[in-house]
Amino acid sequence: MKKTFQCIDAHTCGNPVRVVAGGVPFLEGNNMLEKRQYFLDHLDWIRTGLMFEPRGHDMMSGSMLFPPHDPENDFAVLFIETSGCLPMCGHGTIGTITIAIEEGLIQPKNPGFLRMEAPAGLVLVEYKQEGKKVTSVKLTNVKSFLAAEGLEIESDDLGKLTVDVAYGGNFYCIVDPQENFQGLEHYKAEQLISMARNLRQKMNEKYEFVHPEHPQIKGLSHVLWTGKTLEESSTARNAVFYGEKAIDRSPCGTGTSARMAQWFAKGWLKPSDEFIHESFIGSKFTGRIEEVTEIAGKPAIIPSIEGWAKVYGYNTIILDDDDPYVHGFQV
Ligand code: PYC
Repeated sequence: MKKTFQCIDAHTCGNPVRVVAGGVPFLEGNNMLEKRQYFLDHLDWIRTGLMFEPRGHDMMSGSMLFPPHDPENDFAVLFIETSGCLPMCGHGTIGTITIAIEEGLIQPKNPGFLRMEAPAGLVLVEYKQEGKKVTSVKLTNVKSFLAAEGLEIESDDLGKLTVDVAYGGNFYCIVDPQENFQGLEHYKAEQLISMARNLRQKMNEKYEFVHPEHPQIKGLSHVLWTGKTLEESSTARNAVFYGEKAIDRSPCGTGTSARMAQWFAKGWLKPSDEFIHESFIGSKFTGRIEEVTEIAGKPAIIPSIEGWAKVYGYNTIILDDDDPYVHGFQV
């Protein structure tokens, strides 16, 4: 069997986004959470073939677009990443919207605004254009909240740590500087990656994290290391670990949402504040609290994240069964 996928490649503040514009399969399901599960059960070879080496790499992520399930909305999205199919992806949304608008993949009902159905829920989008180019994308994310505070965990690399867990579309283990962790600026990327892999495993063995409204969303998938900012004018900096070997090159949209929820719960961030979040490479997203709300009787926020993406190429990718690496590999 030989399948061809027309892809358009971009990066959001340095992190890749590959939109599958042609060759998208039919998915069974009544909403994106069900369609995501159908894809994972029956078609995951498409994700691994397009995301893993030799056609992708450790940081690769992308998306596929589908018609909306509610006619009020503009489109639905499936995120495909080296880590699986995330319920929500912020940098993926910014890249997807930039590609979709510049390349005419979606026709907005109300130009400048989009209603996007993600597996994690409805995401509202505003974008700005200069001529054909999209210059910025702001997404108003799903409810984000501090899920657990002050959890103790023994890291094989760092020893005893105290961490928080917050949800911003995915569950994040947030590691702030403390006695056994001096801050992300003291470590190389490969150290942060291997320490995070171990920490995520330990956290998932010791604790359980389940979304209170969508029990299909469970488990801690990301580790967010924090540290000193590169620029004084920024609010905070982070390095987000995902998949098996990736540090997000963007400031991470769902990570920024989770961290804003953590700061809000601790009284460090107010609804009027701007949250300028730096990535590991110094690229920035601007976050804001759009609404204070609650989830399962606990405080939550609806955060927005604003950033930019650049389209850089067209990529017709073939997955041919005669290739021993048709489904990709990771080393
Ligand atoms: O931007 O939400 C994000 C994200 C998740 C994993 C990588 N980036």
